[in-house]
Amino acid sequence: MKNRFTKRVLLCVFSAVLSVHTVNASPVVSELFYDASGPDAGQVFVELFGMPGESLDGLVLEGINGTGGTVYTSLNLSGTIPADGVFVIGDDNGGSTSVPNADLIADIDYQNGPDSVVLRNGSTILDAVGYGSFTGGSIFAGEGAAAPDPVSGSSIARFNPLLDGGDNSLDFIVLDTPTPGSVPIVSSVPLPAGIWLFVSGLLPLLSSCFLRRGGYIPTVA
Ligand SMILES: [Ca+2]
Ligand SMILES: [Ca+2]
Ligand SMILES: [Ca+2]
Repeated sequence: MKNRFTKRVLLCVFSAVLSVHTVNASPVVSELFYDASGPDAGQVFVELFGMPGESLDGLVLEGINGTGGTVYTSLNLSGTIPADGVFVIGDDNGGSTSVPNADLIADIDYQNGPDSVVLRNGSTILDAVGYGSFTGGSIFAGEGAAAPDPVSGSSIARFNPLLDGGDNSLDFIVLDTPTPGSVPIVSSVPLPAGIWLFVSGLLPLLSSCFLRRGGYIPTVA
């Protein structure tokens, strides 16, 4: 009986490792601010979260028009995910940006919805966020269902930047005060973020294994 349990735990760990690598192997959009109170120029930003040291060269950030589904803006990314795992792209307004902690300044004043932002590597979509109120004729290019629709001046942010559940409506929350350059959990924890990416993705899966046995449930701080 003990051996069977041990094998089951090992199988869960192995499955979890595979799953974690599938879900978290690349950067995700951790926050998106597309509609400032008043003019958006120089205020809009996209925040990415990924493995420290990972190169962003070759990745492309696209704005997808909710009307017709075409790409209305495309940004070729460059640079490297910094040591804290958080990379901020601030909107360019005459050569500078008002976005704090910007790692890259570029023209990214995304439309105010319903629209989508897609992060891709060639033909591979790494992450996608659809935001705003999608009606019958609108084209949704995000994951699952649209993220919550905030008022001007608020952003949408991944409530746990370490996890991507594949549904924008569940993965994202509204932040009354945008937080470019910081994310929940890891903001107060020195990286290696890779360990957090691994452990945070692993524990929920392990929990399900233990839950099925009616046993102990580990928790993530
Ligand atoms: Ca905008
Ligand atoms: Ca605005
Ligand atoms: Ca943030």
